[in-house]
Amino acid sequence: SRPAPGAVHLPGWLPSGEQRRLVEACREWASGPVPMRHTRLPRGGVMSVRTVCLGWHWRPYRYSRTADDVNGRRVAPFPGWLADLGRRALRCAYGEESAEAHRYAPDTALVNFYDGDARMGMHQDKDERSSAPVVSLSVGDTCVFRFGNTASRGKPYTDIELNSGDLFVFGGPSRFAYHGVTKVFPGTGDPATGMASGRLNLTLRVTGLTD
Ligand code: MD3
Ligand code: FE
Repeated sequence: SRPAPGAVHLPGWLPSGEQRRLVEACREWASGPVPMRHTRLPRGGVMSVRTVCLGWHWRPYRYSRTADDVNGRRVAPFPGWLADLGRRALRCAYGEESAEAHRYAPDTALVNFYDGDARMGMHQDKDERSSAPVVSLSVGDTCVFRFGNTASRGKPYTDIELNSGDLFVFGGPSRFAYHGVTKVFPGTGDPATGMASGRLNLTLRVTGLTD
């Protein structure tokens, strides 16, 4: 479906075998040079989701090559196969003939792990210096994704269930919409994907940054 201009939701887009491959890769990244952890917020809080980054290290409100707020190490590289997956996702969302899909060159991924109590408050993604689309892939437990407007974190918004294998692309005006995750439904995922419990979300992005 197309819930807003530039936003495309393709339920069950990623085949179960590729979900499993993604879970396996995420497990390796989670114990890579910069381990998966709760991101610290500037005012002293910590996010309830756990995150590991590829290519560039994200923290509010900046990207860097090294994780200076964790252990100072350089983050693992962004793999070419993940960029290929991003282009395939954009072609499916925007059409095979989409020039934007063929040009798409994501250079960072944020991998978020949600346990049953994790949430993500309404926010905009504005730390990238690019308006290229964000590609989001979900694996594991179902969640409620709240997709809002570009003006404020409040109404109007739409609550959409994201299930394992769902692809969501946020381009055009949707790229700067407020969004969040209000609920995770424990035990709804298929253990065959390798996620015995919890929800995994990968977002592929173009930072627009150079070293
Ligand atoms: C809309 N992640 O990592 S994915 C995030 O499920 C984030 O982990 C949520 O919000 C998650 O920043 C939501 C859907 C998503 C991701 C990025 C977006 C929606 C977006 C960027 C712009 C607009
Ligand atoms: Fe976000």
